[in-house]
Amino acid sequence: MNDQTDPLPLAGRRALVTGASSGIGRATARALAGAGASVHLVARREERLAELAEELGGDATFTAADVRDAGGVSTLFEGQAFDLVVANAGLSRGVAPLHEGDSDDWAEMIDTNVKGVLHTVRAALPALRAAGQGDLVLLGSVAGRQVYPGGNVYNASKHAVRAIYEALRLDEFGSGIRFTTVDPGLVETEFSLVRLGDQNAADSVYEGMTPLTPEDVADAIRYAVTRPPHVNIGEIVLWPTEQASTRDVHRSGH
Ligand code: NDP
Ligand code: 8X3
Repeated sequence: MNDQTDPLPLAGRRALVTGASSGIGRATARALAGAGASVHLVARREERLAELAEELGGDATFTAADVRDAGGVSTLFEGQAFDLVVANAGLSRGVAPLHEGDSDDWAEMIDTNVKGVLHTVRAALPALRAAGQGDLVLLGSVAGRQVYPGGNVYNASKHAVRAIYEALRLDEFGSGIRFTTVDPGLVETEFSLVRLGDQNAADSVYEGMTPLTPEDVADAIRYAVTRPPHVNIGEIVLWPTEQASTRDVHRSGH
């Protein structure tokens, strides 16, 4: 009988986090490093990564890279054996209905949220397969479970992340690798500023309600990757208490 319930320590583990310059990725890097993992930070804004690496100290390292660039992502993993990879980099552009949508915005969302995740996963898998263990965490969203008006292409990209998660479970069955999709509702980060392009509009998304913090999501990721090796936390859906669906937000005013 397997009575192993001790958490898996993060000390000695080598993590890579994409989208580590802001929001959920930055909080996740802090949580993993704080628990003893050595963390490699990836995003495009190099100066932010440098600041975070300095804050984390120890053996934190960073590379400025764009996850849309398959070759660049592949290079990140050359000669490295990351055993904990968080494919978090992602974004949304706009809330226009499909018939008014901008095809450049569509391309950016699909290239980042879908192809960027695919590039990261493909580059991460050889070392994980060779080790016969490790964690691959994908940042999905409740937007990958429910659509909402104006969400269209972002929704499609996050539904794709969920499909990639499910496909990985089947394709890598027996490899010893654990796969997790973390699907939050509203989290106050730079996400809405990037999506709407205006700070007042971004602030109004969270007005009168208490959203999740990036640290809430990082805590869920830390929980998943520290379970004993025989336990795979597959899907984590986190809602703010005041959000019942992608369309129902209770704005109590506090
Ligand atoms: P932020 O905008 O705060 O952070 C997004 C991160 O992704 C940044 O570090 C950004 O870095 C990075 N990024 C974006 N495009 C690229 C790219 N092409 N190459 C490399 N890095 C990139 O948003 P969040 O922290 O909220 O978003 C993180 C993830 O969580 C996303 O996948 C998002 O879809 C998901 N999510 C967010 C929710 C929310 O309500 N905030 C809810 C559910 C899911 P840089 O610009 O420096 O490259
Ligand atoms: C981000 C959350 O509801 O704005 O994925 O799409 S939502």
